[in-house]
Amino acid sequence: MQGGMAMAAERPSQPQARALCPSEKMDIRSILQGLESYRPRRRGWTWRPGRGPRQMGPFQYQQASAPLQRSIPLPAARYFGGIDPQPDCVVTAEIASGRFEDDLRRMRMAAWHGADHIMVIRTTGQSHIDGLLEGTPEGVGGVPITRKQLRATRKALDLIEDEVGRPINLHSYVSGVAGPEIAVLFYEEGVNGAHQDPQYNVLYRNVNMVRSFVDAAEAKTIMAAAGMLQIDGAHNANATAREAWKVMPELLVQHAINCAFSRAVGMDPGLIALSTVPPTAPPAPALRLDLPYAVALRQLFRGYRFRAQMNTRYIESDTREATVTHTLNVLVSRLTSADLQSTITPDEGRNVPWHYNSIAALETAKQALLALDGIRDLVEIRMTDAMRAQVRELKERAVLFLEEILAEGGYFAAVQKGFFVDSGRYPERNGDGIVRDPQGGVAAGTVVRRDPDYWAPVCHHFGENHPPAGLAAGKSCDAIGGCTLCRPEKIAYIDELDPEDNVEQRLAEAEARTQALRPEVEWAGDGIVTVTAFFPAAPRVAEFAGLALAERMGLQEPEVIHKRVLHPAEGTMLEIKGRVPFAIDPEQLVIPPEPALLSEEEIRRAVAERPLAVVAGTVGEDEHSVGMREILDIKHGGLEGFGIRCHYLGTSVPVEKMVDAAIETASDAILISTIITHADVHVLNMRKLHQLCLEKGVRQRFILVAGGTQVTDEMARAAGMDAGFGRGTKGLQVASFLVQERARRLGKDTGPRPGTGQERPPAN
Ligand code: Z97
Repeated sequence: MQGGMAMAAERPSQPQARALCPSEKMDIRSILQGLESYRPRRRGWTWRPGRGPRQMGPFQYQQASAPLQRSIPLPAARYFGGIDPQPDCVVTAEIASGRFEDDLRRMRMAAWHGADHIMVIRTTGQSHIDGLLEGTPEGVGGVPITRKQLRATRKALDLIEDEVGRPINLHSYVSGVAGPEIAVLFYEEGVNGAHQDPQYNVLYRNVNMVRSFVDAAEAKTIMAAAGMLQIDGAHNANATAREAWKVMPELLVQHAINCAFSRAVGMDPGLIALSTVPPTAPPAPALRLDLPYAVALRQLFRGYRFRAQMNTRYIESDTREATVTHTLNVLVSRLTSADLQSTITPDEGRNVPWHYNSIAALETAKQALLALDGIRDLVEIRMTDAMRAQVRELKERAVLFLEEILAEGGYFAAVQKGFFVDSGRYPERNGDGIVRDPQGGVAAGTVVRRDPDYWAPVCHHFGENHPPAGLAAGKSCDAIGGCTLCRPEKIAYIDELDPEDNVEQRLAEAEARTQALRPEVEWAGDGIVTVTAFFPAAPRVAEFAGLALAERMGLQEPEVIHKRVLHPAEGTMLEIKGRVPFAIDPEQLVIPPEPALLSEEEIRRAVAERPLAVVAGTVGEDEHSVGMREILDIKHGGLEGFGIRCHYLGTSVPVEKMVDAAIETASDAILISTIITHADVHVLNMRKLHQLCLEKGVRQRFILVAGGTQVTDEMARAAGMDAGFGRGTKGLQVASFLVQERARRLGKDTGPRPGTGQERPPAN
């Protein structure tokens, strides 16, 4: 079901941006063109289309949604016909490098990996600016949210949603002292979802309470009119509290306050999403605590939506640990329910989020959601007496908390007494809660009572509004010929205010940097790479050894971003980041054509139609057999598995014997395995095999293949073989080559030699 798909009031002719082509980069400059007349396609939130049971490839899913037209499946999808099933819930990607133009590329990558909710984190400090920002300044820890930035982002997302074939929701924050102005901006620019919770302002940004709640009423009215999805801010209590697992009753209270306030303002509960978070993470016995909490929450707030935020409180610098916690969080989502599943880069604990980590988080969510598809048909949360008691107790603690708030004189008084984000488990209090003064905080004393004849000629306004007598009945903004929500052409579009700090300047710099190819993670062409190293040393020694290593490798500004102690004396694993001081010119790269490997199915079919046999063995004075067995044995995906008959002759086989056996068994190919020796015995053996086949008049009959850890394709061919395979070769590559080469020979030896996957650029 599509929700809240109110179409934009009008669609004036606007410059059509060129459709994205999967083989081309997004042209950021063309997105920036014509923004002054760009209008959003739609307003409001969209749930995933086609939710429910669905057949995908060989499998039946219970909790799927319509597949994407273009996407990148999970790596293991290649074993299942390349399917890329999409779970039923909306999946979020948080994107926030500080440069929105870079983020557009990340959004495109995220959409290809299944994100349909793009959450743009705001720059630090925007909450305290009492008005709108304009232009495209660079942000810190997030992006300055401005009209131009939103237009460009929404326009890019329009192109991206056409490319992947699914609506994509754009999301940011309606908070801070300019909440209502931001809400209007979001309505005008087609932003589809936002965090809105006056408690967030009060507790975490120290914005005056009265102002925050008055502003929230206005902001929520406008969000409701736009059909935007609202996410609340309860999860922040968990992310902030000192002993975060103890704030569960308070999380329920915070949800309740924002839900009740939003309903009172007129929001539809179907567009109010609770930001639920599993409060703990291992080594806590996480599910034993998190699951009853999740159950209590869903029992209390039936009819609302659930946004499953992953636990961020306990993200350290270990991406593996963060990934496991995220997976366990998804298990809780699937065992209970989630309408939206959040993903955060697993490196959030250590640096500006990197794009490949953002994608890793999306893949974690997709992988876990799909693995757990329909789990509630298989297992059930056991509502034992103990579980029921736990759920009940949580609810009771929350209700008592609310009652105490009332007894103390209401929410403002409770905040003044430090009731919130206290690390005691209610009704315990540790006295470390956040204390705010109802008369204090940013923008204190700025709320004034409306005059009896107050009139604002705008739509979707909260509270009393009195058009002058004599005005025709209709919308309040009719008197001025429509407000900007009804008549977007009235919106004043400001392009840039700062001649230095803007997207054009940054693009010019980025273009200079990216003319040649550089690795990157944070921003276009930043040159950053990571090195993973293990030192058999204590952590502190290892850390400094790591920095010395990075310097010797020529990395600039090296920094150890993660340490994993394997043993205090035996060793430490490090991740080090640094900047490479050079670029690579793609024009100078010698890139051989990509070998066209056959699929497993194609190989099997070709062998079934015309049997294929090989003789194989290790030649010379060589007792190695492991590598060859890997290529032949069915267990390791070897040739046998494709129906190829294999005559394995063993180790230290004389070359003559290989050829005789091939003739006797009427084989199609001879596979020799050889190690590299100083005396070039390996080359001599290859030459000898070729020569012997020529002498016996069977060279055309047999495909000759040599393999070994250090064998290269060029070396083997130079020594008379048809192909050479080196370290890491899989049976599939050899099988594909044999089938293709045989087909080429049957076609009377015309056409190019098939690829082996082993071709390397010639050494300069
Ligand atoms: C999430 N990871 O997915 P400012 N309002 C609320 C918030 O939670 C936030 C802001 C406003 C998190 C998102 C933290 N949340 C990151 C209810 C921020 C942002 O511009 O930073 O003051 O407001 O929910």
